[in-house]
Amino acid sequence: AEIHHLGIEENGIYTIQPDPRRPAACDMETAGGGWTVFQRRLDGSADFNRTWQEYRDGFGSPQGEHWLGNGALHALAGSGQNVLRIQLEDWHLQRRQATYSTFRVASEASRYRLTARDYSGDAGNALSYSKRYNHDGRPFSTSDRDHDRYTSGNCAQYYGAGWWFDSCFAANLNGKYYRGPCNKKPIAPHARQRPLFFFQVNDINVRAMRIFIGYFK
Ligand SMILES: [Ca+2]
Repeated sequence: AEIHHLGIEENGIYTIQPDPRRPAACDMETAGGGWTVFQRRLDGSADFNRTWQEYRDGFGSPQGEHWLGNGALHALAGSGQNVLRIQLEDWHLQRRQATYSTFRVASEASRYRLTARDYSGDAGNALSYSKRYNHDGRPFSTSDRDHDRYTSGNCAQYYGAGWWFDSCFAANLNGKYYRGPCNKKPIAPHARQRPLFFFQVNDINVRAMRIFIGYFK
């Protein structure tokens, strides 16, 4: 967002605060621009089954599939007025998005607890889906750190992903990547019934996605 304010209007890989060693992709076209991309999936090439430390420090490259890092997420969105935007595309090339105009990620001491509220969009509010599947307010979990509300096991380990698991999820955007539209329905028919960004469940198959942080200007 700072770069946007300086008048740079092109998408690209920029060095952002807080960590100049970890460049991030910036999107200057989507919904007014000024977005920092913190997660991207497009071909299943990156392994998202990672440890606490890997999720903290980030993995992948900003040009391809990646997670920017929970440390960077906290630095970018630990306080203040941040916006979370999730863009999804299915194998039928239909696109949906979810925007949360209240978005914060707490510190590592607070296990990178997620705040994602004030939803708008057409993908459905899967981050606050039901009492049992409510990602808002949950700490982050990985295969080696179980902070979920599933008492009989570790959601992150079962589903091979780091995420703000509840017991376990309505959205699992770092979950296993399933290739191809075979036997998979397009996302549209489900839109009115329930949220769409189940990344891992049988009936919804996401082909590509990007998750952004933005700021109120
Ligand atoms: Ca557990």
